[in-house]
Amino acid sequence: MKRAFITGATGQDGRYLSALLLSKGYRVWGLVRRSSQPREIPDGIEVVEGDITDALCISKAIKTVAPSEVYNLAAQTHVGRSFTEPEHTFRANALGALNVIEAASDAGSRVYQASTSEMFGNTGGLLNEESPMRPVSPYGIAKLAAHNLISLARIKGNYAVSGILFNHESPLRGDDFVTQKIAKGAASGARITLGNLDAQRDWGHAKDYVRAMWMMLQQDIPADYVIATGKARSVRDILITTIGDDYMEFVDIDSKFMRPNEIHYLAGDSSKARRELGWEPTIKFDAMMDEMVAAAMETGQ
Ligand code: F7E
Repeated sequence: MKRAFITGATGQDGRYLSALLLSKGYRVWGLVRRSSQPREIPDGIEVVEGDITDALCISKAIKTVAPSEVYNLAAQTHVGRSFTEPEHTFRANALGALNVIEAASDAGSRVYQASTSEMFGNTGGLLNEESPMRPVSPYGIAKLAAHNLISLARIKGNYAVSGILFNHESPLRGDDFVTQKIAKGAASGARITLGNLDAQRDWGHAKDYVRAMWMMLQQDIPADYVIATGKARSVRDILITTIGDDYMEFVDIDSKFMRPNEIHYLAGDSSKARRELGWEPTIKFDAMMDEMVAAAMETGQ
């Protein structure tokens, strides 16, 4: 039986990935931060309490579990917040990743790092694994450090890969990300307060994207892959899709949701993943937004 260790197991991707690995017969351990609040632990996984920013804790946890695969999904994932919490972001996204990569390498585990399209910055065009990376947020800069640590681990002979994932959403998305804010607003009819409506992102479904994570750890030769749909849409496009042409009747703009430095356009070229992994997205953007709005209606949020 294969053994997987997932950091960030209670997040959107951790929950979809846990379900996928369990369905494939894996035994799954999830690293979960200690909390006095009740947390939603994915069904069927075994919990290890701890934090990736504590090197001793993470090394002991990985040594004890002895997983064949480690997925490092834990991070401070909010780009906007990285401007107000840069140190916390660096600690979790760069130093935390270093701890996980070192511990996985010591244990002889294959390791997956959650890299991101935010590393590209405003390079423009259809981005692939070779595109220049010039991040413009503390989040992207810290993630680029982790991305480079993965390349280094690979040079040292370890099976280490980065999935360069573009935006991926689902009903499990956190409430402070733009698709979920819009889905919940559309479901409830409440006014939605947003920032920059003209930013364009390449939005896919998290369920499709965690499948790519698993595929990346099953190859003979480790490599980094861009995971994206190839199509960019603006925040305004999402409002039109979910609410309609009269969306401005339901939307307020507040500068507090604007970022000091913004990426205007991101779209990814995932042809390497399609060719080498046989990966392709299956859930279309409109179906994803319909699912998110329907889920928000069901939970009454
Ligand atoms: O913003 C704009 C905002 O916060 C998307 C994370 O998973 O994907 C995600 O990062 C766009 C930006 O996602 C609001 O300015 C407008 O242009 O939903 P988001 P993100 O920043 O792209 C990448 C790939 C990751 O790696 C990250 O971890 O929407 N926007 N108005 C807004 N964004 C938010 N959050 N809230 C607004 O009110």
